[in-house]
Amino acid sequence: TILFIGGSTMAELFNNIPKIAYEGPKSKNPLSFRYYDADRIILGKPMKEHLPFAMAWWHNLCAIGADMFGRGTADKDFGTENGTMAHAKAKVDAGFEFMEKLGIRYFCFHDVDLVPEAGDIKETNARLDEISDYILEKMKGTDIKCLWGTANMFSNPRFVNGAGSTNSADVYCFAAAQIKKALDITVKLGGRGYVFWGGREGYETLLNTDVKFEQENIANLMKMAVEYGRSIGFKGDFYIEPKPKEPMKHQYDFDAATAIGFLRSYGLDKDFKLNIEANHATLAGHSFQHELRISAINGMLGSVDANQGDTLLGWDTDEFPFDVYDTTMCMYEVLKNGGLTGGFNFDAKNRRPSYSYEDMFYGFILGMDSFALGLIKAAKLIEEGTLDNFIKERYESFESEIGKKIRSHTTSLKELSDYAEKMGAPKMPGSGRQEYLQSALNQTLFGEA
Ligand code: XUL
Ligand code: CO
Repeated sequence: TILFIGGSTMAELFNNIPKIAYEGPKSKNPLSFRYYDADRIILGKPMKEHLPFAMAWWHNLCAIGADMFGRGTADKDFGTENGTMAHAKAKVDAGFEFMEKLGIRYFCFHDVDLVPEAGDIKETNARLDEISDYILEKMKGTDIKCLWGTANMFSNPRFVNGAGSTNSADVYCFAAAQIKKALDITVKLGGRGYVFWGGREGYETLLNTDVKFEQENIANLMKMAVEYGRSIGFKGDFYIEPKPKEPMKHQYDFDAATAIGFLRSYGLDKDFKLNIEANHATLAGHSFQHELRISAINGMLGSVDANQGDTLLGWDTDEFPFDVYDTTMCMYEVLKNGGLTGGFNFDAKNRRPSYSYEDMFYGFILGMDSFALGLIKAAKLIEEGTLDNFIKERYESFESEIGKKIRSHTTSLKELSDYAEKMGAPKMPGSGRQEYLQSALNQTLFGEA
């Protein structure tokens, strides 16, 4: 079969898979969307604008399902030899066919997802120039764009003790070189953002670690990245992606609150926002919604790595999201935030036994439908106003005379104390009504039985 992509003619790779269309909730066709209807208007905007979905180059085009007990199960050679530039280009072809068939309009990448790393960084950079030319050519005639780029500063053994947090000044310079090039490529591809996930920025033991020095060095590397990025015309947001552990025992960007504190102490908060990943939230002992809320109320909710963990396991499983409670509460936070400057990157992979090309599509259909359904339900929650009204009522006492003074910071401890003495014992605060609200949420989610 021959397919036209970006004006060029090439052999179709996923030739048993048609373009995935919206068929509605009653459809029995597994290769269709039940809920994701790109042009359906929700709260005044088409779904596709609420949900700028992205494909993660690393999981979708590189990962083959290898784990520490066994080799890969999926074939991602795409008819070429792994580790060659022909393979790098075959991944671009596969990625664009995949995104076009699903109506995915963004992609995210690490430098070494795009090309095999050479022994010499000048050669790696030349390869990155070549592949980004190829991607740019491919983007023509499509509406596919780059969501964000990043540098992989955790896989190569040189980063054993971190990148910004390394104990080696030479490795620090190498990290700087990788960031510089990854920024160049991100800007060249029109990326909306640039991500720092501090893969090995952390420690295994405090016995050998100067935490203060390491954190200062990380912040300085970020500052230099901002300076360089702005100097080459990058207007987008930088993001920190918090994660508490894995691979390091302790990672400095533990969770949203920690990362926000870090950004503020080093004066990076104007240029940075957060990229919140669902699985990282649960690893930190938080809900996904908690991390989104903390970022949002601090003006730092920028982008989302859309996936799902397994709370019975203690590591990052990067599953495709299917929990509609979670996607609903995520979209609730995102709608309240007025959307994202970034998007929803499926940092998710098929389970090892789901190794076929078809499974790659099922993964994205599941993720996109779960978020579309979450969006529909979150919009309903906002329109019904049950939660908003309850919360307004719950804090009503701060609308009264003394409450108003507290709210507007126009009182003193002395005045409040006088008030309390006159009042005697306060009445019990209003009930939290959690179970009533949970029932209401179920009703919104499931409606008629
Ligand atoms: C790792 C992770 C990364 C970042 C990008 O847990 O989430 O893939 O999203 O470096
Ligand atoms: Co991620």
